[in-house]
Amino acid sequence: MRLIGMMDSPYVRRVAVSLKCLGVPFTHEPVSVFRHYDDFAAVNPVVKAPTLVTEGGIVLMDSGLILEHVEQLVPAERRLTPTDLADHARAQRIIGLALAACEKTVQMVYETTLRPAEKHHQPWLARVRGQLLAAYRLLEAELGTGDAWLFGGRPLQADITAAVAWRFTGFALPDVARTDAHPALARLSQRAEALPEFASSPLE
Ligand SMILES: N[C@@H](CCC(=O)N[C@@H](CS)C(=O)NCC(=O)O)C(=O)O
Repeated sequence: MRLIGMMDSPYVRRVAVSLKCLGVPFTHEPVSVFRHYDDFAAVNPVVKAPTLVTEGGIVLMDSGLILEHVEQLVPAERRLTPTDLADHARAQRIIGLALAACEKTVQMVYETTLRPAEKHHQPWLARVRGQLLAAYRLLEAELGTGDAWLFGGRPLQADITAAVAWRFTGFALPDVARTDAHPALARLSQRAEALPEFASSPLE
């Protein structure tokens, strides 16, 4: 199985960390959607990271769809999704908030780095920043004050995606990912980044 994309993409990183947590072997190819466009297009002409090429040679994209597939490769007890229905709904909410935070961070980065300065649209940036702050405010409230993983003794997809999102925004937009305003996210991130599955998939 081949995972294609750079670890500075939170979507690539959540897939890499998840594959390691699931114990599914894969090779990682750090190909950039910007710097190595043609190489990326040779594998996936749509040039979306992450791209996963399955053992059977099927080219998948979109981290959520990739994770849905790879979860099927392991026994139920190793999966990263809670089975209890109420836990499942809460996990999906946390993942949704974290993915919205990733998307809004990416939008701000693209607007400010890919477009010339005179074309930065300030009302759009202000709107996206507001959405990003709302996502992290709600995510912080979901995490609570405890120091345990969200659903028991090991990190599941909600922990992974929330931690990956926070680290990504902290790297890309440090003025947004402020520890003083988000102590629970900062604690989760610190705990997660210390795990071998995270440490061996560094963002930088
Ligand atoms: N919803 C997608 C988002 C993936 C995404 O937007 N990836 C970015 C890299 S962070 C990308 O491929 N950008 C290149 C482009 O969209 O042209 C997922 O979960 O995988």
